[in-house]
Amino acid sequence: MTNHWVDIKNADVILVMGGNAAEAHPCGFKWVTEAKAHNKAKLMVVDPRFTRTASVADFYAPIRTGTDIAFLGGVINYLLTNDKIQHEYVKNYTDFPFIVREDFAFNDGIYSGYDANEHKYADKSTWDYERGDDGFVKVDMSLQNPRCVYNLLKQHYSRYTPEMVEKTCGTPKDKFLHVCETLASTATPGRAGTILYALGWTHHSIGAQMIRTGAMVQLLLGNIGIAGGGMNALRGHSNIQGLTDLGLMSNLLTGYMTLPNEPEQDFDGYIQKRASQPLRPNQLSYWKNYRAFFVSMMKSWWGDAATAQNNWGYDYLPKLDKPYDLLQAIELMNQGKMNGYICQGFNPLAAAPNKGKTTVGLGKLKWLVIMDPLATETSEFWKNHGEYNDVDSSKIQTEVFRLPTTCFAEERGSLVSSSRVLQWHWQGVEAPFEARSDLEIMSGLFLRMRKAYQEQGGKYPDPIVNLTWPYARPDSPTPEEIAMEYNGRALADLPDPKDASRVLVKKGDQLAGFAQLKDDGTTASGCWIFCGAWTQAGNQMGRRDNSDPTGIGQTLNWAWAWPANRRVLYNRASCDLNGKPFDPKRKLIAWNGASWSGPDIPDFKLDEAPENGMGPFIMNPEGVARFFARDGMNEGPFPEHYEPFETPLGYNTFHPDNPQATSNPAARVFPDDRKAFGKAADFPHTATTYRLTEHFHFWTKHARLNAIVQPQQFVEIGEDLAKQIGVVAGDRVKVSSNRGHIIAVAVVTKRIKPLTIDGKKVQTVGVPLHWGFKGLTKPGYITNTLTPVVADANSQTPEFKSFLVKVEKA
Ligand SMILES: Nc1nc2c(c(=O)[nH]1)N[C@H]1C(S)=C(S)[C@@H](COP(=O)(O)OP(=O)(O)OC[C@H]3O[C@@H](n4cnc5c(=O)[nH]c(N)nc54)[C@H](O)[C@@H]3O)O[C@H]1N2
Ligand SMILES: Nc1nc2c(c(=O)[nH]1)N[C@H]1C(S)=C(S)[C@@H](COP(=O)(O)OP(=O)(O)OC[C@H]3O[C@@H](n4cnc5c(=O)[nH]c(N)nc54)[C@H](O)[C@@H]3O)O[C@H]1N2
Ligand SMILES: [Mo]
Repeated sequence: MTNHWVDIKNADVILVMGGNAAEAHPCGFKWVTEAKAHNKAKLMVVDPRFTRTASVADFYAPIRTGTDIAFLGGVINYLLTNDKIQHEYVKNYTDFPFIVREDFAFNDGIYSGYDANEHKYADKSTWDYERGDDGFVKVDMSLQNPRCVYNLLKQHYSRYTPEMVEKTCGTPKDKFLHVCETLASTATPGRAGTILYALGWTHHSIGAQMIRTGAMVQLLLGNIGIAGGGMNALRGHSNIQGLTDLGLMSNLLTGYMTLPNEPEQDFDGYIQKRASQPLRPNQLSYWKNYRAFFVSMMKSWWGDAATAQNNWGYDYLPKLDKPYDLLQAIELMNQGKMNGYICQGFNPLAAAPNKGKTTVGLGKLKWLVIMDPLATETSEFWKNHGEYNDVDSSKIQTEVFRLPTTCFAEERGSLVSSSRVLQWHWQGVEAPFEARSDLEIMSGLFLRMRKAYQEQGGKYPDPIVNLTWPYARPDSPTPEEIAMEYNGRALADLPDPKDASRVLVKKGDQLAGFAQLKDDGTTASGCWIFCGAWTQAGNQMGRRDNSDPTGIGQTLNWAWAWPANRRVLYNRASCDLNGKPFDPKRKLIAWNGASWSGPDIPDFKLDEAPENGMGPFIMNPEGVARFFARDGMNEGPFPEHYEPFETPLGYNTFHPDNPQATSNPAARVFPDDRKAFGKAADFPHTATTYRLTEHFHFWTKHARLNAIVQPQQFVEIGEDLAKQIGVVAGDRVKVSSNRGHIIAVAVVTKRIKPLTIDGKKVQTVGVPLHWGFKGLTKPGYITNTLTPVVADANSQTPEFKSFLVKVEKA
């Protein structure tokens, strides 16, 4: 979230699109209720289904799955053509005036630099701005230049008319326009609008661009950086924010630093590429401190073995030849190129797309380790459970080890919420039987591995044997020790930058914040954005003072938020050029003539005078927010609508004559998975998968109370489809895709209606995801028997939310 849960109460307009917060985030949703009650906020829901969130909304509009870019592109077009944008904001705080290179092009759905054989943009060099003789980007503050971002944006989305939205999304034009008008009401500084989203946007082959399009709408309205605004990703597991913060993805290091790629063998080149220098005069470009963050992380990992001479251990880091995401791992298993796999708190047989492929892959492993408090489906992937897991055990040789772990209530530590708040929690109960904490198990594995490398050597034992392990009990580090390590400490006396004769931080002391990090090996910090969470004053995450002096929801003494305990990111953008809040009622920070201060921690250099012209988006080298994604996105600088890989139409309404542009041209598809896609002729219905309040994925079916309230698998179909296939409520239906089938009870509902797409009737089928063959509920089929293996081109998040099925009476 750019903002935070409590801040939702400050909104005048709330758009829930690509999520179902009342169902999946019922506790956080109370802030939507607050906004409605005390702020007369209007809640709008755009979803293929009339959801529990829709049932308490002021307005609901249906949409076909996978078409949100068409819808939001239409909103952009509406805002630009009706002049409903916050002019001062977009002109000064975004790349509107930036001039784009002459050779950047977009032809019938494909950007310049595409390599059709490789299915990717091999050359992105044209996706860039023009530079002046001074090395800085050229701008035209009058916005007249036809190649400035503003004019290119206008041109790009001029195709996204209300008629095209209706034709592509199935959303009736009047409903679409109502959403536009309501959003547009927040283009004035006195009104704020927020967008809440989750998997309805991420689970698509073009998901990251859906989110970007939402962010672009918010920028046009001046809704980023202000109280009651923002792009708010409502995240999943209670600590999934912490997972990405700590870099637990194949291409990440901690604090959103990235692993080197294979060609990046040279350390200085690696740093230079990431430590971006400002693209405009007087800008900050905060990532220019990358080297300090990186060296401090390496010192935290390898201690004395990380030296200036060995580039702080740069050779210890793997260099990526490709992303090693979940789909890649399962593909490698299928190819017989992976020997072992550790599932820590993860149930891939149930959670990954195309269960059939996952089963084959797991069956080719030599060993599989399950670290989980429960017996999961994955831990019994090899066992025949009749129709629900119809495998021949005699053919599977994989050795499965189950290591029972504790569960969250049986341990203490910190969780990071969607609000970026690190909150300490304390142990509730003792762990049962032989369960051990994840920390203890991981330490046990590491110590044994290190011993083996120490005794037997190996090709390159250095990264393992040189790792620091400074814990009082090496076989069982405490959560406190780990948290202090993430924060970081001084490895030498650190001089005061303002007065070198004074010591600012004593050797061995905890650091106060990431501004103290050094690139010369005198500081260690495991995760730069967590620096400040456990200072010399103690554990900031354990703080529990919820006082809110101005009533705006900025409880700075409750736990601790990254970065720097700031609660609303980019909050400098809530003020005009002179540093005065656009909306005094919603003040977050202000310039008082000498420094920035306010109810929030300023996202800015504290003593930077507004007249110097530094932009509010200090994490971008531009200093402003981007409509034109000059780097970073794999399918182009402006989001474009592409169909899901399994499309009910078979063509893209925006590019009907260019098959290359039907679905995301930059998505990675493994050859066998491409063969496994189905066609609308055989599988005429569009399906989507989702969660229910009563269950948490695949594990609460092991809990008796949850099993009682949602005991049995079902699928949801609309009355029209039910009539068409001769099914009444309570009948059993067979839902098939090109990869397999499930059988479940039919819930026939008014909440899903057929949509008319380019003159064709399209039916949506809803499939909750919670069932499986372990636990106390009635056994059920694994929903992911149905889903295809294809993912977003940037994040590799699978397309769980849009695929083709056929529904018939079982
Ligand atoms: N009770 C409960 N709460 C949970 C979880 C749980 O299992 N149980 N899981 C947690 C986790 S890990 C996560 S990630 C979050 C997920 O939170 P959400 O994303 O809110 O959950 P979902 O139910 O997967 O999907 C949300 C909605 O997206 C809609 N949708 C599908 N396709 C599209 C589309 O193309 N466009 C639009 N606009 N909408 C679409 C679906 O109809 C559904 O209503 O929930 C978390 N909270
Ligand atoms: N079709 C379809 N597929 C989906 C989705 C969808 O919407 N549609 N959603 C996707 C999403 S967003 C998610 S997040 C995944 C969820 O997929 P998973 O994360 O695999 O699902 P969970 O059941 O939450 O599995 C978590 C496991 O962690 C265990 N656990 C709990 N506490 C601890 C602990 O302290 N330590 C350890 N080691 N284990 C613990 C639980 O017992 C449980 O078995 O599913 C994905 N798959
Ligand atoms: Mo999730």
